[in-house]
Amino acid sequence: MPKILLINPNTIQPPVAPLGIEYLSSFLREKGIAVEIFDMNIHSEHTLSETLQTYRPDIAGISLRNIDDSCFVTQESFLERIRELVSRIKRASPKTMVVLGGVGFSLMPSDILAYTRAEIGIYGDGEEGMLNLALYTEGRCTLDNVPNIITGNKTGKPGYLSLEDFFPHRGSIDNRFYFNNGGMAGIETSRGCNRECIYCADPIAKGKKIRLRNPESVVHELEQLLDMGIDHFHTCDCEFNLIREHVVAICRKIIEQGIGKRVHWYAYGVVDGFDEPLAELMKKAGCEGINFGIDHTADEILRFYRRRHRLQDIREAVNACRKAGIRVMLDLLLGSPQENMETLQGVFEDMKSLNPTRVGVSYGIRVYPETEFYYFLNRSGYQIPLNLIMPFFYINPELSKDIDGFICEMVEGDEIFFFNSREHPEKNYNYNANDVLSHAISSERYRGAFWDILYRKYRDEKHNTNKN
Ligand code: B12
Repeated sequence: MPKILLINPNTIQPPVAPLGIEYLSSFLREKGIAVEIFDMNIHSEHTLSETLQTYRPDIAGISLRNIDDSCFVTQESFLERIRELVSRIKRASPKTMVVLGGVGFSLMPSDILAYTRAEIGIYGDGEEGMLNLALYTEGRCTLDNVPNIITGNKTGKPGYLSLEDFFPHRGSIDNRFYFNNGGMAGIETSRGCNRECIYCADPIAKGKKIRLRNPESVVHELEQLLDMGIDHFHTCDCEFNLIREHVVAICRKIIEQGIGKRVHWYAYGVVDGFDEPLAELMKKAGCEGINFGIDHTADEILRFYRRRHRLQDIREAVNACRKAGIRVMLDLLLGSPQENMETLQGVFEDMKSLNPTRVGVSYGIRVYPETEFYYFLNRSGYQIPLNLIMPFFYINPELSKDIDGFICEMVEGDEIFFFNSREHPEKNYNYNANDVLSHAISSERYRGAFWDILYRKYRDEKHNTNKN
């Protein structure tokens, strides 16, 4: 039987559970493949060589969820550490095939493969590629039959797992550890994104076609986690409500199973088509909060980003959430080529008048190859590095000097704003190395989405100060 060691090198704090590894191992074990997990949040890195020498895996699979923190202010890349990891595995266990995969890897697989000097990568969905690669190590399959494979000289055809019969078993990873230290568990209800947002690489990594999971299997998964004492969740779809009927079916199933009051969940969502009946139903099914990535409110910028919503849609979605009792976070992406002082002023005024629970303010657009934004910059003659594996951000050159100070002024003294600031790192809501958040979860037992924990912690502290 082929043996695989799946490695989670993502030690960003607070920790997020490696859901990709959980799903992969469930799929592979069901097909009779032996899988062990080496999770660097749990196992000391120093024991990796020993594990490799005793377990002797045919394949060591490294999961690259994040290649960097995607934050203009900090721009921390994780790839050098991955390159060292690859070379350490090769030294400790020369016969083991080192394979890279994961959503971060899938953003630019061939460049990352070359940089890290791993032999093989599998981009996109990992399940079938890893299975066939395992069979290949036993001579039961050829490399040509490995979907999504990428090597120094070959790129396999893309393969997309059908999720209709996907009933993952939860429990290969230590979900309790992540709940205690990261405040939630992740769950995927769909894969892929059919939207056209010009800067986003999700459709490249996950496919443009939306594949839906069976609501029964989603609820079965929630029940498995509830049995472990885990009751706070975050969806791990590109966007949860791309297909309204799917959301309705999942919520109805949760309610029908009688667990709507026991689960507390959060989602990333789109505002267009989000209305009161949907908000009410989601609330009944346990939804606590939604994070809408709205980017902006100015028509010309939303049009440039190829977003489907306009300010009115945002207003309706925020009001629907407020009425249903769902907390709402709006995420902004500022600094586009159309941005100017007027559009900046306008978007902050709109935020203040909409008054959502929280607003996350980021500026600087991380540029990924093969996105429309990448082609736009190329056409405009903007200087982009040939290789984009290290963080590279676009920010309108006409604004780059003033934008930080201007935003600081706009958000000063207003508690609804989180701001990733170059000048004021203490205002950052970056979830990388966020000590306030880590402490709130592991010592003060806050649970839920990170933005909502920060919000509730602030609210509770303010309330206590007022009381004292
Ligand atoms: C949900 C989400 C969050 C939630 C997580 C909630 C939770 N409890 O899980 C929150 C809001 C907390 C979050 C935080 C962050 N996130 Co986030 N997040 C996502 C999102 C939408 C889903 C990730 C996920 O779990 N997918 C579902 C799993 C099943 O898929 P998967 O991991 O890709 O695994 C599959 C394949 O990739 C493959 N695979 C996985 N591992 C392996 C290994 C091998 C060997 C192989 C062969 C295959 C393979 O098989 C799996 C099954 O098919 C992705 C974007 C996306 N659409 O995927 C961004 C994303 C991963 N996040 C991103 C970032 C930057 C972050 C932050 C660093 C942001 C920040 N600075 O604060 C933090 C990091 C937090 C941390 N501790 O790691 C970026 C990473 C991009 C980059 N440049 O590296 C992404 C890609 C979004 C984006 N497009 O910019 N995130």
